[in-house]
Order: sequence, then structure tokens, then C-alpha cells
Amino acid sequence: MDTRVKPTVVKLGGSVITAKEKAFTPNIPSINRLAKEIAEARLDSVILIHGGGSFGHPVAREYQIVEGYKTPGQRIGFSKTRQVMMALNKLVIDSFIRQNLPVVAVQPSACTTTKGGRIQHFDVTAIQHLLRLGFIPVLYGDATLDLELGFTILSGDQIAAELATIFNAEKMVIAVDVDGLFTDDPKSNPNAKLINEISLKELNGLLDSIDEAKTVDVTKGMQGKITELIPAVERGIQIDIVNASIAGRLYKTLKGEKVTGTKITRG
Ligand code: IP8
Repeated sequence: MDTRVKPTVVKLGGSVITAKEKAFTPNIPSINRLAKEIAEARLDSVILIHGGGSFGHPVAREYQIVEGYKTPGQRIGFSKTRQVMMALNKLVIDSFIRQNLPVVAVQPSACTTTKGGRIQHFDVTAIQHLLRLGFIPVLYGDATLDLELGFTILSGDQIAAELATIFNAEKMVIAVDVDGLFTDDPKSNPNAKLINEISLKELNGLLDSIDEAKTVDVTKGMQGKITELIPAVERGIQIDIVNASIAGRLYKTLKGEKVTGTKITRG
């Protein structure tokens, strides 16, 4: 295995691998299709990360895990969050193995420590070794130990950006259930336009204007995502945001074909 091959970092959003509004409901047909699309793309090197969707988020919210340790009663919530994320991860792993993809789960909470929610330490020894041998390491958003907060939630987006930077990724593909980044919230503003390509400078301007406008949650969700991804773009790693609920979009993006979506470049 050529260790100089740059990996492609693929983040599968929780919204495409689970039924987001129904707690603990995986979207198995979607997971299977995405596994097939990734298999068919035949990439040389891949790091896969998935989100929490209707597995991690409801539990983390119920026990306020992201806010950190405040009461002993939260501990069972921390345990449950870890457990449901492992359950979702198992479903993803099972599906990818059925496609003959050599995936190996790497538990993020076992190799990361955060400080105030930001990754402070990431032991990537196992990931590096797996990549050298041609495996696909699979990580996920997780409940993790935090040097200031006791514990917190580490998002899959932060993990993706960090690994893309550490391993100097070829590019990052962010698979979500919307077409990409819009000039405004498309659900409340019918005039909102999809941004096909945006440079970091333009993006920072856009994020400032979103901040000022105090937009609704949907945009905030995308805004939060983008904020997590920016450090990787600053290092020159291109990001493609694509709607992976639509069959073929992820495959085409991985093959470098032009699809509807948003490309973020350093510019
Ligand atoms: O869905 C958070 O990861 P994300 C996962 O990538 C948990 O934001 C445990 C809520």
C-alpha cells in the first residue's frame, strides 16, 4: 500500500443514515445504497465518519451531555450515548462489510480528549496503521472526555476536519440531506439560492451576515457544520457538500464528476 496516497474523508450525516424524526430508527436502505456508492467509486484511500442522527442526538439532549458533567444522574446518559452510537456504527459497519469494503470501527472517545469541546489530543496511531494497510477506518460523533467540562459531545464534523488536516486529505465530502449551502434558509426564504462554489473569504462574509440576521435553526445547523469544517479548508482541503439522499450524488462526487452541491475552496 502506497502511504503517500491522500485519503478522501467522507462524512455521512446523521440525516442520511437515520430517520431523524424517529428515535433510534436507522435508514437501512440509505446506508446500504451509500455503502454501494462508496464501493463502486473504488477509491484508493478513504476515512469514513458518520453522525448521530436519531441515535446519538436524542439521548445526548435528554442528559445534556454537550454541556458537560454537572450531576451524577448524567452519567447514565453518557453511557447510553456511547452505547447508541456504537449500535448505529455497527449497522454502518455491517452494511459496508456486505459490500466487501474492509471497514474497521475506531471508537473516537477512546482516542480523543477534548478541552472545552475542542479536540485537544487525537491519537491517530491506529488510523494511520489501518490506512497503510488499505483499511477504511470508520469513526463517528461520540460522547467524549473533556479536560474542562468532564465530558461533552464531539461532533463527526469536527472529527472529519481534524482527520482531513492530519492526513492531508485529497478532499472532504460532506453527505447531507439538503442540496448544499444556500444564501439563506431555503425553508423560510423561497428566494434563497444554492451556492455552487464559494471561497473561504466569501464564506466568512456569508457566515457573518448569517450571524447578524440570526437565522432559524436549520441554517444554524448548516452554519455550525461549516464552522467546524473551515479549519480544514484553511489548510487547502476542498470540501464538497452534497445531497446524499439522492441516489448517485455521492458516487459522482467521489469520482470528481460535477453534481448539484456546494464546493468550498481556500480560493
Ligand atoms: O451528528 C454527534 O455527531 P454529529 C453525535 O456529527 C452524538 O453532530 C453522540 C450526538
